[in-house]
Amino acid sequence: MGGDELILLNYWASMFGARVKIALEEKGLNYEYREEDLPNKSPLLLQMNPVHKKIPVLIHNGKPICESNIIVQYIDEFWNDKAPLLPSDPYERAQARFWADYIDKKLYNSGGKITWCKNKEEAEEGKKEVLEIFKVLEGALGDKPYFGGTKQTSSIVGLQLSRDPREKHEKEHARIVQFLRRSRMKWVIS
Ligand SMILES: N[C@@H](CCC(=O)N[C@@H](CS)C(=O)NCC(=O)O)C(=O)O
Repeated sequence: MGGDELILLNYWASMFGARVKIALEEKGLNYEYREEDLPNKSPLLLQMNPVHKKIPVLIHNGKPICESNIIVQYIDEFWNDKAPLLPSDPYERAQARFWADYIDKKLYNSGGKITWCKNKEEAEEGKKEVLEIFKVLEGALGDKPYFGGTKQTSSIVGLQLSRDPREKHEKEHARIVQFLRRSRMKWVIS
């Protein structure tokens, strides 16, 4: 709605924050972006997210909304007059949420083993797990422009995958790489 003040507290490399950025961009909303220094969190972040003390936080007219998937759903519900991020059919919505949840539960942990590995073995284990997860996603993905026909899920998938060894595995996971390319629009990487 016109006149809304939106502030996004974020960290550039966060895939969680990127989801929120994507949702805001999809809806065409103007917002103020504030980069957080995570080792030195701002008083505003601590005040707005006292429970988890994490980014992303969306501050809407002074009120905080925390947790990326909850923020995305809030954005979709509040600005429900344009660019729906979830399907209208309840069953389809449940499917989209299922895959978003799957990625949250599975890919972050396995991808993290690669990003923050203590040794080569852990990195290898992470890589194996990520490739297995890709395989599952490949099967579910189809050739849709957006995963499950929804932009929210695509955002989540695209973002999660954008941090993983995707192009290197183009042969094994051609469909997921293609999907990533389709869903990776100007706002994903910026
Ligand atoms: N479940 C949260 C995860 C958010 C999260 O882990 N944010 C990280 C950056 S990617 C953070 O703020 N870390 C700072 C900390 O843990 O102190 C969400 O989806 O928003």
